[in-house]
Amino acid sequence: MKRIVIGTAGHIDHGKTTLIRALTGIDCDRLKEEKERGITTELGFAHWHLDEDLLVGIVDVPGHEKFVRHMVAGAWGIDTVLLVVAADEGVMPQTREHLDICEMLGLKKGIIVITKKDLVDDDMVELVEEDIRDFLKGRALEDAPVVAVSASTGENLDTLRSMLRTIADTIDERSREGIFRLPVDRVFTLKGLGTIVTGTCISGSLGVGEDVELFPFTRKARVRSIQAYHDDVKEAIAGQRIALNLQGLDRQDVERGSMIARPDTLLLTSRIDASLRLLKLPIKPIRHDSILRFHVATTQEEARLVLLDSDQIEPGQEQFVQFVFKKPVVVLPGDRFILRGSYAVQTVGGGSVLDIMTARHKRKTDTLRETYTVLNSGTELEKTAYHIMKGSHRGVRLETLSIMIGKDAALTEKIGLILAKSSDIKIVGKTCIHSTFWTNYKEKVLAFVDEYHKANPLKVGISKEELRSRLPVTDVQVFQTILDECAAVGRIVLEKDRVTSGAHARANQNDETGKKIVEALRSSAFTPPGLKDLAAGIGINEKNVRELLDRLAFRGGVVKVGPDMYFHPDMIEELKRRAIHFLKVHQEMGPSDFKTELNLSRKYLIPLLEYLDQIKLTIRKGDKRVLRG
Ligand SMILES: Nc1nc2c(ncn2[C@@H]2O[C@H](COP(=O)(O)OP(=O)(O)OP(=O)(O)O)[C@@H](O)[C@H]2O)c(=O)[nH]1
Ligand SMILES: [Mg+2]
Repeated sequence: MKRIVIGTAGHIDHGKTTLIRALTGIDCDRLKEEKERGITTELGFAHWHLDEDLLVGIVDVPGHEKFVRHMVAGAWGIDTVLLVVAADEGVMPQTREHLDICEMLGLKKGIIVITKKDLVDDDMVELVEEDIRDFLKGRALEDAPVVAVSASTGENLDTLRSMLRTIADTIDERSREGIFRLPVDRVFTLKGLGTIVTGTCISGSLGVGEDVELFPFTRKARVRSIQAYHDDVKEAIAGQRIALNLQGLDRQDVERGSMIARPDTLLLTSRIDASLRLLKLPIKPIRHDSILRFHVATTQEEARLVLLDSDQIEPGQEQFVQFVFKKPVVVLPGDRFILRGSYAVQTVGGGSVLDIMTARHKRKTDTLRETYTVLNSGTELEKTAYHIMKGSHRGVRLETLSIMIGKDAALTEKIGLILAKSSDIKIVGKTCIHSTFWTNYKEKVLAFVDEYHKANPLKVGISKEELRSRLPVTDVQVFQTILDECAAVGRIVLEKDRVTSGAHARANQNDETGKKIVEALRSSAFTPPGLKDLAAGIGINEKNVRELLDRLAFRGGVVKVGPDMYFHPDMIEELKRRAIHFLKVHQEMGPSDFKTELNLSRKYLIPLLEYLDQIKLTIRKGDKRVLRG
């Protein structure tokens, strides 16, 4: 069955609620106050099986100028509008304001319903129709069908029904894909059931038993049951009026204006980029830094307007702007908003959200114009690449990217893969990095390693951890992949935890001085020369000898037994062999046994014994050593 949501719009007392009652039999004015005063103050809801295969949800809005913010909340999720104009009054202030709002919310379809036809003669109906046509010239609903009806006599209600049927056929059913969002328009508690919230599901779907997160208070709850148009259902789908029974939630954790979504699929933001169009005259220009009311979905927040390209926005003009909110909001890119004055309360403009994770911009720069072009009219791929670019060297996790572009996880991954295929970005694990930063990071790695060798010519290389700490912050996995790519083309060599430049590593392979040192150690067997003697023997300074020895030790060319004490590896093997032999025969070995066995001086004795403990060949027992199990 196809599901669409239609809304009413129009001036106070023009017969919106009466019309819905005449069409559906449902009275949307449910409050006592509404009945007493004869006006609508809150949103009203009805549903209607227009055909077997068409279910129409109806949102009836108040016409009173004091309740325009409720009208915005109601109109936000609708597919099409019934613009109601009373035959005895014609176009009035809220006819205009409501139509402005519908247009700014992006509504392109609707029906103009002239009501109270029974109160006037046909000439008057014709006059009002002309008046309306004039008023609609050049606007989105210019070609919308017009019908004059009477709720009292029922005249032409059938024509209206068939017009609705026709329009419904032209409306695309909302996809159940996308991020699930339910802006709450009503909250109440039912005895035995607990908290119930209602709203129009604007995208995605949600099943019974799922966990949800509620904004702005970031509370968690579980969906106990779902009703769509008073029937129990297993799943809430975009385009339906929904009531959720939420478990594990206090009444005060949710209110009109709250947003419900799956956990971690939305976030709160205090600063957004947007495109703003001001309504035409008689709206006054608005200055940079003005405080306004920002209406989105069922919520409104106070916002400071940052004009990025000028100091003032003129009536009818469109500009790239930023909003800074007093309290954070939950929005997604593409969301339409309505702007109203905060003192003289009137609708002044509206537009769409472009970026919900943005930074403070330097105003009036050329780069901003490029940014605006991408965000406002770029392709999905261009926009996504832009957001990944914002992640700089650190990149953007796919979960975050999904919120940044307002697409669900599956689609986000698909877009990411397309970008990766065309080499615009790189994906490592779940992190996306723009190629610009990927390449730049590699350059930084290579430059840093080369610099390091220049400063420490005799050292093996820099430790990975040290290198990472000197470069821009990024994920460990990303860092390792960058190193691997550099190593794959021979620019660096990775050995244990060391990073060496390829050139440096190759130059060291036939290092004459190193060979001399190794030879000196071999020929002196168990009584290797100290650093000073080695230095004198080879003719380089002591510091260089130490660095060379450390480098040799790193690669296994020599063995470091203690501070400034190195042995040839063959000697160490011999030592181990003899110690094992002795211990197998005698079970234990004291320092004096060891001394005689190897004919060692005291100087080498203790460090070598400790070395054997350290490599876990032996274990100390009093002043003796035994073989470790
Ligand atoms: N004679 C006649 N009266 C009508 C018709 N439609 C509405 N009315 C009357 O007009 C008055 C206002 O109707 P509502 O339906 O409450 O108007 P509304 O547009 O919902 O008003 P708000 O929600 O407050 O903006 C009521 O007294 C209705 O009985 C009609 O077709 N014929
Ligand atoms: Mg009403």
